[in-house]
Amino acid sequence: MTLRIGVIGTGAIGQEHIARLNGKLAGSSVTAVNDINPESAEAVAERLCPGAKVHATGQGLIDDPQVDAVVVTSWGPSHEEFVLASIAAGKPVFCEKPLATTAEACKRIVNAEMATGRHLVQVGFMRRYDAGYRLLKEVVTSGQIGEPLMLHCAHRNPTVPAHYVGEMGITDTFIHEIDVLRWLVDDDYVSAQVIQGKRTRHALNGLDDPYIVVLKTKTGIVIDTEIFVNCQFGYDIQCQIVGEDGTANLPEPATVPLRKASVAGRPILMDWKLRFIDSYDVELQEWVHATVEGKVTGPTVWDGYFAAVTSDACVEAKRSGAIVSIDTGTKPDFYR
Ligand code: NAI
Ligand code: ISE
Repeated sequence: MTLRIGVIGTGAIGQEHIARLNGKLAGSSVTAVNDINPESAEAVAERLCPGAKVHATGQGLIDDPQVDAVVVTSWGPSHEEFVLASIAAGKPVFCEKPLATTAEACKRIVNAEMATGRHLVQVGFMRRYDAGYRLLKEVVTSGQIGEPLMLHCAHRNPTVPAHYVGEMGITDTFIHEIDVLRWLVDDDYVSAQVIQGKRTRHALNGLDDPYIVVLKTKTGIVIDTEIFVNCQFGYDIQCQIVGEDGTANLPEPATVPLRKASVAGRPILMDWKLRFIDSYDVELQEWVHATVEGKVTGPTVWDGYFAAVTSDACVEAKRSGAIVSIDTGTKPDFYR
């Protein structure tokens, strides 16, 4: 069976996902698209999924009988509306991160999904599918470095666009670490603290950049992450786990060592699309197969909610300078 997919939001990652779902991956085709910018939707359909219906509204796409499942790749603040509408229509939905921009909005999605009694939603936390993070998790679970005690991480983007403002360093960028690090050490967070760095002259629109977020887990692991989204030199994702018996590092992406212009070294990727290209493929291929079988095997609505509660606490910690508690309540049996 070919899963017929409708994609809402034909921007950067929307185009990436359309290309993989309409040709690169097995068992799926894109039959409908929508964007608040109709010219963008028309142009993307013509180029990447000719014949797909261009809908005037997201709701129209969700209601289309030629759409079996929905992919939401519009801006974060619109996610809640489209995910709730897909649940109401009884259609499986893959929603890019963040599931929604606040914990309350995510809670509404948790309640709506639980009310149907069916698992319908997967959240696009693709780092869980990255080969490097998977190897790192194997090292942790095998006990090779003993109990994890501390993690030192960094999330660096070369630059960010002008519409990247406010607390997006947490809600749009750090949210990847929020999800993948708790999955990596199989632990939950209890508190957050943010320490501002000296501001780079490259930061636009009054953006605070860089800063360090410190999370503490239930078992006492301390995790520091540098968020630096105008670092200029590359898209650089770092993660080191310090264990009782050794340390383990996230492998660097495979690039060819060069000797050039009096430097011996390895190029650093500049683009998130390339850094995680394989993980997006694995993530969406698994989602297509699981959806056809009526299952959700990837990050759930609960994971999206957990990330939003943590992200809200980080934003509060950043604004107040205080250490802020993180309390998500008990995980419902539905998500166990
Ligand atoms: P973008 O700005 O390139 O594209 C977003 C598109 O959504 C635009 O074409 C915009 O016109 C459209 N849009 C916005 N509101 C809409 C609405 N109400 N209805 C229909 N279309 C609407 O943004 P980008 O970078 O593609 O990000 C989109 C989402 O994907 C964000 O939530 C972002 O956090 C996430 N993302 C995830 C990545 C990952 O690594 N997993 C990487 C990049 C983005
Ligand atoms: C973007 O939305 C992403 O998800 C990228 O993976 C991240 O590195 C970037 O900072 C975000 O803005």
